Amino acid sequence: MSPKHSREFLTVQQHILLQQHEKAPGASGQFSWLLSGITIAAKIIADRVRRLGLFSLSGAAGAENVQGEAQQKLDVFANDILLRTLGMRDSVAILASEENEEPIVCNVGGGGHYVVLFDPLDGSSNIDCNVGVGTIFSILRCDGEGRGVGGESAVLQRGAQQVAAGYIFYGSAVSLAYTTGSGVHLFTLDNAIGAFVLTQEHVRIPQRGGIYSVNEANSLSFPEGYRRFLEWAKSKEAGPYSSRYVGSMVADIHRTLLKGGVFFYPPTAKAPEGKLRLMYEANPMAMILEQAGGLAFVGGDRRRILEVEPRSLHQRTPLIMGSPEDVERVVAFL
Ligand code: AHM
Ligand code: MG
Repeated sequence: MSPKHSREFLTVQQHILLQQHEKAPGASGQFSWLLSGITIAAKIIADRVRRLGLFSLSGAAGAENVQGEAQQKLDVFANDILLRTLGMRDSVAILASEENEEPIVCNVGGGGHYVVLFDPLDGSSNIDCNVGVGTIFSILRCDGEGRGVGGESAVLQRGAQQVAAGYIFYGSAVSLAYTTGSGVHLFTLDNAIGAFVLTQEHVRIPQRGGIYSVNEANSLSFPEGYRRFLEWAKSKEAGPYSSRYVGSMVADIHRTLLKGGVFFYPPTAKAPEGKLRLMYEANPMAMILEQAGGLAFVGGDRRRILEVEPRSLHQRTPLIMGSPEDVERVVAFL
């Protein structure tokens, strides 16, 4: 392979530029500049996650740490960083975050072409005990229609309209997965050079993984079909099914992408619409998994998550996603 076409030591920035060059030769580079806002923020967040104990970032916001510095909860910190790194990019029209009630209008009418939605630090209940957490993002085009004052009408687009989506997983290594609709590509943060380096291009999810991932403690209030699936999954007939549940969606989806299996969060008595958020949790993960050859449904009617018409920024949805055979297995019981 000529050095020009080598995929060795390819950073995520270079990868995005190459992809754009292949797909849209005349692209202005605005999109890759936007994504660099996410990767810079991710490196800063990764650094803080690593030093969590040292800086007591797990404490309540408003307190002081041992150095006498003002403490900030890590999820508030992660949100601030993303708002700053993305907010200064001209191509960003609107930002919307799990941490902000309303969308933030940055640059509508002045060249902003994209809406960026994110969950700055997903899995926050796991922060204090050093278990993997993540950042999830979804990018939509700002089409010039319906840009209301709060920006919500521009944000409420179906997941199928995402131009890119991805996540960063702060685990034992820091992984980044992204898609622009041409497969899923995986990068690992190389701390020595401070860059996300390509580790796997065109990731494919296994057809079947034989792992189910769900908060089974809620199962008594799941609709009946889910309970029957869980019963069946423990039977001899099901073959060896394993159970894995981290409780951080990014960690559970990352494992599902690489090892296969099914992740689901059904309606429960406490959360009749499910717990996870459509716009910045379910949609980006559904795009990633579909792009890797997986399935992502709302429930037993096999409606794609990506086809759900959103009504509000923070709306929740039940979901079943993962390897085609494992997802179909759950659906068959519904
Ligand atoms: P968060 O955005 O407040 O962190 O909540 C979302 C998290 C997901 O990461 C995870 O899949 C889910 O909540 C776990 O919920 P539960 O504790 O009900 O199993
Ligand atoms: Mg979340």
